[in-house]
Amino acid sequence: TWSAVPAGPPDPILGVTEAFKADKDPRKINLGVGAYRDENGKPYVLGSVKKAEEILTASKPDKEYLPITGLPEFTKKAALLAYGAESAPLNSGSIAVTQSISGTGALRIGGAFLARHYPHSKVVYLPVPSWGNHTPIFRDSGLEVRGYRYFDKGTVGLDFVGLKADLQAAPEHSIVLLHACAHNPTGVDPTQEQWAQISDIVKEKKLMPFFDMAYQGFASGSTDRDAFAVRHFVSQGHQIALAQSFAKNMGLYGERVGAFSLITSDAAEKARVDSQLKIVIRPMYSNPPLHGAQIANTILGDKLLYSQWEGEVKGMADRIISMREKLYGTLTHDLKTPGEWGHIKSQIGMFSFTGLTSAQTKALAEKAHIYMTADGRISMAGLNTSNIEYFAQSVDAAVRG
Ligand code: PLP
Ligand code: TYF
Repeated sequence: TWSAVPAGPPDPILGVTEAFKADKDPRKINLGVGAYRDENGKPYVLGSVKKAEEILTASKPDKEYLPITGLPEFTKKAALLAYGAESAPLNSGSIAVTQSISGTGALRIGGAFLARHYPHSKVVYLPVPSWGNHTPIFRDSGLEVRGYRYFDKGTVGLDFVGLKADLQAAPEHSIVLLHACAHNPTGVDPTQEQWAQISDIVKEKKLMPFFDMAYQGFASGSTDRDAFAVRHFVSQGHQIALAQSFAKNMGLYGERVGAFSLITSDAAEKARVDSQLKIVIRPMYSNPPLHGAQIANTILGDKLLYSQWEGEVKGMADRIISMREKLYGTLTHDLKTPGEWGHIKSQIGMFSFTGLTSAQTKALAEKAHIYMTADGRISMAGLNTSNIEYFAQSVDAAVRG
């Protein structure tokens, strides 16, 4: 029956972990997948998460189904975290929110909802490059995927001229996907001034902004600062779509906690959108998982736990920033590695887009047992004081050939 099914390629990001696992060398380093690791290279369960789980266990919760759109207390707090207490549409009750299966599920619900109900366009523009899963998510949602210029290889920074030109040239009403902060894979974000200009173009061209916020708090260490772009767009009257993930900022990767929201014109429109979100979700997975949403809800709803969590997010962001500084210093000052490495320090969030070529990344895997994606992206969180010297020396050797 399945003889005509062709073998598919491995996932370009998760495939790196497979290669890493198969390597038996004790010096091996996995800088592929974007998952936080502590100073000892181990997965990190936040103290605030552990405490929330204790509180939950003590309350002896049942295992009933959640409603189709998830735990209402949680989605309310998730929206507050993203939009902020001052948000006009939040305070007027015109934001439709549903819990989602983490950020991926939020993007997929949004893609499916827009494909079915957005009346003006079936085209979504993604930054080039973007997170590898964006294209299949939106294509499988029934949208046509196109790209807008984002990264300038020459400056290893934002191609702001190209970005503006491509958004200006897009057909009116097209959907445009924006990474709210800590762009994956480049680590390059627009400045606040550039965000304001992007907002103006989006308004002029009547584009539909769809924010992917997978790293709120992870970029700067502050959840408010990282929400700047989202809140600025909302303050300018844009009716944005928003995918939120709690995978990175609460370390809840496998719990699959997220939210999708859509700003509507008023409470009556919101109620109609809510009803259609349920109709999109019900045949996909019926209702979302319970436990992770309860954890996030407990943290977001408890003053003490909330401030502990904020400290822990900042701790993760700060450790990554210190690894950037250490790596930059080792390459430029200690090893005098050929090339310009300033971007290691200036890039933001979980990743650094090193500029290493695919031949160099291959050599690093084969000779030094160091694994990263073929585009030269490294997860900064995989570095720590025990392995960073070895990593820098290996990069130096790879660059010198
Ligand atoms: N969007 C971006 C840009 C990401 O980098 C990720 C995770 O790496 C996600 C969305 C979704 O991840 P998750 O489904 O684990 O929340
Ligand atoms: O490293 C990245 O860019 C992500 C990580 O279900 C990831 O692809 C891994 C698994 C998953 C979602 C995101």
